[in-house]
Amino acid sequence: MAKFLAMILAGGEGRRLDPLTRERAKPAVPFGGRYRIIDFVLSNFANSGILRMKVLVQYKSESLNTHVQRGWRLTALLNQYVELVPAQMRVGPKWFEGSADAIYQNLNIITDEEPEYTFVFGADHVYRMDVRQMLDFHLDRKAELTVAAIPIPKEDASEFGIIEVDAEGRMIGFTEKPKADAKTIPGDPTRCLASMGNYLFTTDSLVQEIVRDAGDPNSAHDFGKSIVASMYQRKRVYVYDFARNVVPGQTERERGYWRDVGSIDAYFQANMDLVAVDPIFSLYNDQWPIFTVQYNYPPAKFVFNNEKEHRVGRATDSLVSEGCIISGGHVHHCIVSPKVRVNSYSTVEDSILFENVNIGRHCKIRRAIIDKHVDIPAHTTIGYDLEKDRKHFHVTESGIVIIPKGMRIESAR
Ligand code: ADQ
Repeated sequence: MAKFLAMILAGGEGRRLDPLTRERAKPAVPFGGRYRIIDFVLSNFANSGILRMKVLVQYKSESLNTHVQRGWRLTALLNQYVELVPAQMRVGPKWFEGSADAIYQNLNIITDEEPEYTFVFGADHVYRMDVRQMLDFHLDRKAELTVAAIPIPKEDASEFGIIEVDAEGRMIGFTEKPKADAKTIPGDPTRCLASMGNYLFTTDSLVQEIVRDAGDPNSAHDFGKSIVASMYQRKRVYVYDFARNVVPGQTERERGYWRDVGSIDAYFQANMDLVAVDPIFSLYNDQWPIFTVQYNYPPAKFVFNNEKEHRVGRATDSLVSEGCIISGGHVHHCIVSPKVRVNSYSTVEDSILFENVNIGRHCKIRRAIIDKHVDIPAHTTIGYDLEKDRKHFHVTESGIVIIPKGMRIESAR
């Protein structure tokens, strides 16, 4: 049987997710209550039966390390593992200079493991994918590199690598994050074909290209800008249409669902997708579960008191994690992470509460992301007067209020 290895690029800084990435790398940002963003790509490999994964970390990696070490223990007996690879200056006194350099500095892993095929995947996206189907396509086309791709609106082209493809699926053009004149899909002037930042290499070709790139002093040492942009002109580079990927148990609507949660607005919306009454992306697919770390918290509790409406602890259209107590107060259309408390006479709407957030009594909160370990004092109002909120918190142009991890908030009275 062919040998596979997955190299997961998890060193990205995620500046556009600030302040959520002030103390953690982007793949470690909590998502959907009990998950971290990295869980989606790791679950895709685990569910696809590819159980050798190296996670390359660099920027603010402590929280990511803890999560992966505690949550992703596979069985060494069968030579299955998810292992963290910190930047360690193996080839000189430099941290990783770009995503291709991260692989170059760790080429020994690939040469030691001797996989025939090496997946190089990002860790920043929310989606389900059966990577074996991409492998079948790669083998069928006798490709040296296969890049997974998805259509995106033309106005977003400057955020992605934009691909041109021929009728057989071979790449015939590639521009990393074009500032203008992005090539649109033939017959569809409103959309472009974007790289998902997920690559499958025949290992010999990967090693050749990475070594070649490392020797080029003018290279950015980046997979998009350097490797793909150069390789398609010389080698067999194919484009895998993600819309063809079908995952067991998946609904028709979920097919092709892929979210780059790189900005606060995109991150917020992808979380809100989960609390829709009939969500496009379902967490309830037992045939393709999303795995994460399991903590030993008690079940969520809802405290009923029928004296007054806002003392009935209830959550509607929401995901409520283990260890929470909704004691009076109403949570509506929210993501509630473990160990959150919501107290009487408070309402929280359209919001994401991270672990260990306490909402005092008589609070009114909407369209907010409250990071870990924040105590909201009684009578606090957030999301109703954005000018006032801007004086204290981070507020996006679209009006989402973000309260950073551990922030101390003055009492409202
Ligand atoms: P970007 O996401 O902008 O574009 P990049 O910032 O390099 O590219 O991130 C790619 C992945 O590599 C992320 O998972 C990130 O965490 C990780 N990463 C970045 N720098 C790293 C480093 N020094 N060490 C380890 N890991 C690192 C890429 C492609 C585009 C494509 C988009 C899709 O370049 O062509 O369209 O992804 O989102």
